[in-house]
Amino acid sequence: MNTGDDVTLAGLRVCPDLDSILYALAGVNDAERGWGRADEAERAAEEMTAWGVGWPWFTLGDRDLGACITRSHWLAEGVGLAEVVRRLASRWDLGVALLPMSEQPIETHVHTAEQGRMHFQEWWVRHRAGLRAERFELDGIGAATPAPGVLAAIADADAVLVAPSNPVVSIGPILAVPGIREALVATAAPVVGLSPIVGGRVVRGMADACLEAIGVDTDAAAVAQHYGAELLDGWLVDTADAGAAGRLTAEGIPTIARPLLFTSVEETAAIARDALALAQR
Ligand code: FO1
Ligand code: CA
Repeated sequence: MNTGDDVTLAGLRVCPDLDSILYALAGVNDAERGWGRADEAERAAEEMTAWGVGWPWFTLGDRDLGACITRSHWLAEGVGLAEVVRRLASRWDLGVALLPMSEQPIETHVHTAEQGRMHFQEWWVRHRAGLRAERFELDGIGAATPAPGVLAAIADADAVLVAPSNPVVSIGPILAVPGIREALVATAAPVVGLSPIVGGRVVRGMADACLEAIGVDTDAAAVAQHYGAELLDGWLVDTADAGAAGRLTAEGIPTIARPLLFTSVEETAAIARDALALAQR
C-alpha cells in the first residue's frame, strides 16, 4: 500500500491510503465520499479548527481520529508501521494481509507553477489539483526500505495485480521504494496491471494532472508503456481502448480489452478473474 499520502497533523500520523483500504475491506468506509468512516461525526475537528490546529480544509472525523491516535500511540512506543497496520486490521476479519510499502516516513510533495512546493494533500484537497503540478518529490524515498514482508510477498506470490490507481502518486511511490520495482521485475509471478485510464479519461481522481507533470499522456497505452514491458506481463484496457491492445501486445505487453469500470462488486470480481486468467496464460 502507498504511504506517500501520509502526513503528520496535530502530532498525529495520518495514513489516508492505508486507512481507506482498511475501512473499505472492513465495510466501514464512507463509500459515497470516498474516504474516512461511515456514520462519522466531526466534533473533535471543529474544536481543533477553533484553536487553529491542523488544516481546516482537511477534515478528520471523530472515528477516523480514533484510528490516528491509536496508530500514533503505537508508533511512539516504537512499534513498526507494518505491525501497526496488522493490529489495526486485526479488529476485522479481512481475509487478506495489508502491508505498507515502507516503514520509513515518505511524503509526496508537489512543485506548483503558481505557489511553489507543498504537501500532496494541500495540492490535492485544498486546491483540488487546480494548481499546475510541475513535478513531484517523494521526501524520504532515498533512505527508505521495503517494509517487513513486502519483498517476500512479491517473491512468493502466485500473481501480482497492479490496481487501476493513480500511476504517479499512488502506484508510483510504491515502485520508487528502493528494491520494490526490482523485486516485481525479478519475481516468477506474472505481473498484470489494470488501466486507470478509460477512453482517454481518468475514471476517478486527478491522474490526468499528475500524468501531465511527468510527461505521460492520459491514455491507457501510454500508462502501460510508462510502467514498461520489463515490469508488466499483462495489461487490461477498457473496450473503449481496444485499439491499443494489438500494438501493446506487439511491444511485449500482452493486452486484452474488456469493460473495465467497477460498476458492482460482482463486476469487479469478474475483472479480477480476467486479470488472473491473463496472468496464467
Ligand atoms: N479528502 C478530501 O477530499 N477532503 C478531506 O477533508 C479529506 C480528509 C481526509 C482525512 C483522513 C484521510 O485518511 C483521508 C482524507 N481525505 C480527504 C482523502 C485523501 O486526501 C485522498 O483522497 C487520498 O490521500 C488520495 O489517495
Ligand atoms: Ca515478470
